[in-house]
This record gives sequence, structure tokens and C-alpha cells, in this order.
Amino acid sequence: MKDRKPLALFLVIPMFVAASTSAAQSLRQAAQDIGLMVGTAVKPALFSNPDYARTLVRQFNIVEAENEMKWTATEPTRGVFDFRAGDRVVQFAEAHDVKVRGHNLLWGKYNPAWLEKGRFTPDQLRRIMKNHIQMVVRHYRGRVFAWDVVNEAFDSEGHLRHTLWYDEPGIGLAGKGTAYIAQALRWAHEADPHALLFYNDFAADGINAKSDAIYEMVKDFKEQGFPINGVGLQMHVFDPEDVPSNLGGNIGRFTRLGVEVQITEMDVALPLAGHGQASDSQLAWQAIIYRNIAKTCAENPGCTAFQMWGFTDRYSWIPAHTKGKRGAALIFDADYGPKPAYQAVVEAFQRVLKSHPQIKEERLRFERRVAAIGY
Ligand code: 9MR
Repeated sequence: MKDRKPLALFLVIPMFVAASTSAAQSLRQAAQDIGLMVGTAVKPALFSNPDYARTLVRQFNIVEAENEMKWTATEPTRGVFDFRAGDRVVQFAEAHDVKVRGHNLLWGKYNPAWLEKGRFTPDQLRRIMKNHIQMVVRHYRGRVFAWDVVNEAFDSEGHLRHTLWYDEPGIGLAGKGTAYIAQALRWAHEADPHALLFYNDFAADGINAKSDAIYEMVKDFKEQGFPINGVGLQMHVFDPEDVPSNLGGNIGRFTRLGVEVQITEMDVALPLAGHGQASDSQLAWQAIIYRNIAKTCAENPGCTAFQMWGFTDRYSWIPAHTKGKRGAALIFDADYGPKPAYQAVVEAFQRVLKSHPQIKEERLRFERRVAAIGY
């Protein structure tokens, strides 16, 4: 879906950049003023780096372990759990009045070899899956406020991916569509009835076949009374010329089902020339993309968190993933300096406060409504 921005947007860049450099308020404060959580993926190995830690706690009020709560980290050997790295995230967050999103409990990819190559029967897998979900959720009970219970289960056509959990061989629910996802949610809910439970996916940010399928699943789960509280839209923007055009409509349809939406992994990967640096005009364009997404989330009371997949270009998954062809995807540069995208997000939040003075109360009311739904 192409969504080329009108030329007029280019004309506002110089004014926008000039006006924004005076913004002294932190991102965290600007988000708090509108009742929004603002977050980033983190690497706990970097907490001892003063620049990393200082920027993190000044600018964000939620964090998510980039890798340390995934299966490979938490159950590297069957039945042997290791929470040390995940615990560092929780301890750091609690010391700085920051909340923790958990990521993730079930994914068809990046699982440890013992699990992928174990040739388990559906019955065995069912027990392994239940044990893992409940051990991890119980360990973090009351300390992780929301979990990505299932990650990336649909393909771009809206079909369920073939995975270990679904049908290769699956947990005994092969061919039964989203039943295994419902089962994961129910087990997570048993382990911590107060945690918010999310389904999380990429390229489902606008309205398309994948987000349609997720919508149908959430609608069905709500009708059947299965515990689901939210949908995570990852928002990895790989092509700055092709940004999801109807995020607002997509957020709106999910929130009307009575679930929260959170932007969970935003970054905007810029194509880099040979010298590896982004140009000023690329950075200005990137700022516009960040601003538009931040605004769309912030002005919708059902969009409760705006989170990015890291915050400094020094540590981002994009360069390795694209063999150096893309990068500079985050809102702080490699030396922790704020980029135009940073100013743009702060300004977007500040403007939403002006245009929607009641937004904080509306968002809190929405969150209370979602939390009050009993399962
Ligand atoms: O950024 C993460 C990278 O360091 C890991 O190697 C990879 C596999 O665990 O996962 C990356 O994070 C992904 C996230 O967990 C789910 N959505 C896509 C993210 C980027 O690939």
C-alpha cells in the first residue's frame, strides 16, 4: 500500500525543525501529560553505560527487554529456567519508576534448539508450552504489567503461519485456527489475572489482510470471553516512502472491540549511502513519519503506549538485519544526541495536549474500562 505524502509536507520542514529545537521538556514528561506510556526496547547489558542509562530513565516510562524474556533466554534447557537477565530489566525499571512490558511468551521463530529439534508429540508440546508460559508469567507476576503472549502468528495474507505451536506438529489444535492462541492466553491469564495480555505483530499497522485477520480473531475472542486485553502494532517502517496510511482507522476498530492498542516496536529505517550517514533531508522526513504516528496514537484514548525498538542509533537491530544498507532508525543518534525525530515526537505529544485537553482523563478511563473486564 503506497502512501506518498503530498509535497506540501516538505515545505513545513525548515519551520518545524527550527521551532522544535527549543523543546526542553523530556519525552517522558510530554507523554505523562497526556496519560500515555512511552517506551523502548532495552538491552540490560548496557545499563552500566551512564549515557545509555541516563537517557533511558529521563526519556521513557516503560521498557521492554529486547531479547531477555524470550524463550531462548528464559528456558535455554528444557525445564531449566534462567531469569537473571530479565530480572535485571525489572530491577532497573523499578528503581527508576518505569513499568515493564513483557516480550514474548510464544513465537514460532527463534526458539532454542532443544525445542525446535525435540520431535515432541502434541501432548508433550502442550505440557511444555503451558509450563513455560506459566513459569515465566508467575515469576514476573505483579511486576510485568503487560505481556506479548503470542508474537507474529499471521502471514501477510492473514493466514496462520505454520509453526511448532500450531501444526508442526502443534499442541493438539492443528487445523483449529486460532484455538492455540486462545489457549496461550488462557494459561497466561491463569498465571497472572492482572497482567494485560496482548497479541503482537508486524506489518499489521494499517488496514490490510493481516490486520483484518487479527481483527477477526480479537472479535471472536471477545465474543467467546477469552482473555485478551490488547493488540501490539509493531510499526517497523522499512520504506520511508511507504508508511501505513490508515493507522488511525485500524486503532479505532480494535479499540471499539474493547482492547487497548500499543505501538510496540517503532523504528524508521533509512536507506544509507556508502558513507553510512543519513542526510539532513532524510532525518527531516523521518521526523515527519515519527510525528504522524506519534500524533495518531496520542490523540486516540485507546492507544495507550508508544514504544520504539531501541532509542539510540548506536544499538539498533536494523544495520545488522540489512547488512548495513539501512540504519539511523531511532530518535537519538549514536552519541545520544536528540535527532529531529525526537523533537517531532515530543512536539506531537505537546500539540495533542493543546488540541485535546481532556485526553489524559479519557485515556485513563479507557484503561480502567479494559482492566475492569473480568475473564
Ligand atoms: O531486535 C531483536 C534481535 O536482537 C533478535 O536477534 C531477534 C530474534 O530474537 O529479535 C529482534 O526483535 C524482534 C522482536 O522480538 C519481534 N519483532 C521484530 C523484532 C525485530 O526483528
